[in-house]
Amino acid sequence: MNRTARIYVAGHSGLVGSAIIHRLRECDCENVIVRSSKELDLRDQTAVNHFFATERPEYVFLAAAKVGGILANSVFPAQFIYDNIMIETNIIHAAYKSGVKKLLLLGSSCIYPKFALQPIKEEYLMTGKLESTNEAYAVAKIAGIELCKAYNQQYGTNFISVMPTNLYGPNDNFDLASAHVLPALIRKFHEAKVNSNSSVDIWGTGKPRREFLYIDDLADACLFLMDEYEGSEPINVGVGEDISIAELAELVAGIVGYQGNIVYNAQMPDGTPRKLLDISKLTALGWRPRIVLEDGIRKTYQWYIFDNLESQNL
Ligand code: GFB
Repeated sequence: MNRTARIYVAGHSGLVGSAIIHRLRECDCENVIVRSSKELDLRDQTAVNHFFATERPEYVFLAAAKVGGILANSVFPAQFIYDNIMIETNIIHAAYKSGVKKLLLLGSSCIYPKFALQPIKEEYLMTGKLESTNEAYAVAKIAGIELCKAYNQQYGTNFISVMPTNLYGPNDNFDLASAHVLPALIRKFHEAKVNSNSSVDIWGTGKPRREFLYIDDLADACLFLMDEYEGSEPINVGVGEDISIAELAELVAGIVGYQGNIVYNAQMPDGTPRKLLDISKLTALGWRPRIVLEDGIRKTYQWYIFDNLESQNL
């Protein structure tokens, strides 16, 4: 990817998009195009076509999506499937019509079957039943992969699909109703420490295992794959190891400095028991993650405290 090329980052203000913007700036990419959701509703095909026809980006990072944790996905499946399919369809079609050189679609590890063999290889896609709590989002992301594959086959486009594991880091969503587990635990333990609460409520049994990739590592992998990866099959991005939710809770409590009790609320869903990604396709290309989980949680917690203090003018 030519560093002077016109590069559009869809979803630039979100967790993934903002990290990609940061990485592009570090690589001296000076022609980066962004639009807020107020300036450009990506669910509106006419508006998206007009944007691509006038701005004519050469490279596209499709990081715009409606995302959320296990509760948000369970409660709002219609919004998750509609918004994500509309965003992907509009951008992928407009990218084809306007002659984009290369597009990178961001997906998620939830596209794989609930009981897939672990670690999960890309070829396990669509070989089994999906996890019910995020089926709508998963189908939307699988549709995105199939869109890229079909446009590549029929129109000769160069659209790649990248499937990251669970992500976390600065600029994450810390709203407890819609957040993913790691930012939720950081906020829960921080508030329990500050308020001297005797216990913290963790959803589910604590038995599920999750893999966590720090967002700056993902952004680095996206620029690497934009340069190095060609093909219509999805490619996994992860760290190659996972942790149980119970172990994660203990780790976050230790970093935050919370010494109270951890209580498990089995009324809340566990979701997929495990979704550790096989990243051998990616490592064979020469990429490795750099940030270990404990360091990444510390960086995220520091950001959260600063952002919290700043937003509350403390
Ligand atoms: O991160 P999370 O919401 O989503 O939940 P998934 C991961 C695990 O953490 C589940 C448990 O077993 C939750 O029950 N957990 C414990 C909590 N306490 C909490 C809490 O306070 N908040 C949250 N959110 N979880 C997502 C998909 O699945 O994975 C998304 O729903 C996306 O679509 C994402 O694919 C990568 O990891 O289960």
